[in-house]
Amino acid sequence: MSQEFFSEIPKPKEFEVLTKRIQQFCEKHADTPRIVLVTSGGTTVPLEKNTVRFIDNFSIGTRGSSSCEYFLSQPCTAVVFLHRVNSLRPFTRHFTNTNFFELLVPGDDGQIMVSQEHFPKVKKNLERWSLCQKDGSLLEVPFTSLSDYLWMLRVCCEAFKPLGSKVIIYLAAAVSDFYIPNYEMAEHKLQSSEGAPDIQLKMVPKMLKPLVRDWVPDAFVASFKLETDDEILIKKAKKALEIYHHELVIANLLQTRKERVVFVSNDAEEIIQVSQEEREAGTEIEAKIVDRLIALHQSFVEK
Ligand code: PAZ
Repeated sequence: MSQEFFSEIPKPKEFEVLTKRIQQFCEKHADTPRIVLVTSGGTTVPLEKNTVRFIDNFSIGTRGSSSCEYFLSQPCTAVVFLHRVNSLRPFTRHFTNTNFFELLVPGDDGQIMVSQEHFPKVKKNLERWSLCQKDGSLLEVPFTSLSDYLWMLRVCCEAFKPLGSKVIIYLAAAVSDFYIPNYEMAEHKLQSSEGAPDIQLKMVPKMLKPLVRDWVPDAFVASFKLETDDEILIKKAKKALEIYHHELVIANLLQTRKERVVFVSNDAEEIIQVSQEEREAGTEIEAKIVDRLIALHQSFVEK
């Protein structure tokens, strides 16, 4: 089923280049004790092949980009960050609400310097980012549309397959469940003069099935389940575990996703949360999620 589906969706423009980069990253990290794939941000569903309009979702990649930083702060860990173009990215995410020019001040002799106010934060994140560049522990892979995402997810997983149980797949991206097949998509911009379009969306096949069964069968797979109705959240998380047989579903509600998540596994339901005081002191829930996940992965590897 998934094979058939892939033949219907276009490959990303830079498919070959990105694939090569991912393969080289995996070769380089063949002996690194822990390799993580973090997916992050929302996917677009184009309405035209020459895309002017698309369907999108709310995700801006806070969960993925912050988790990526916490994974990278663990010893002996390399991360592929599969992220939506223009969504938040590790280390630079701390500056997205700051006007770029407010970070800078003109210095003597035409130099440009970082303002005193922002200097400590810039220094800290620049140093952490530079370290990742130097030791090659972070590879960032961009996507925009649903089809780009699915192709690159598959390429990453297949490249990770030989790395076995030291792989963590952390699926934080908000991926569309619906799409328009290529053969039904208009070539050019939909014309309003022709009236409101009658668009028939189709279901995207659930990729967790081939991912867990074929693409990375030995990896520790953690998927996220997002709902807006508390009544159905845990039920749906358990259902996903039953169907896909992976290790963990991290259940979160749209409204409280920055304060509380539930780790749903075959033998436990564990609440992870940050209090108001912790948040005010700068603790992000992703720090706790990643710490707990690392411990679970450790026992998974030992088993
Ligand atoms: O990207 P973000 O920080 O704004 O949101 C994170 C999230 C809610 C998309 C993520 O935690 C999540 O639940 N992802 C999976 C969504 C789903 O397909 O159910």
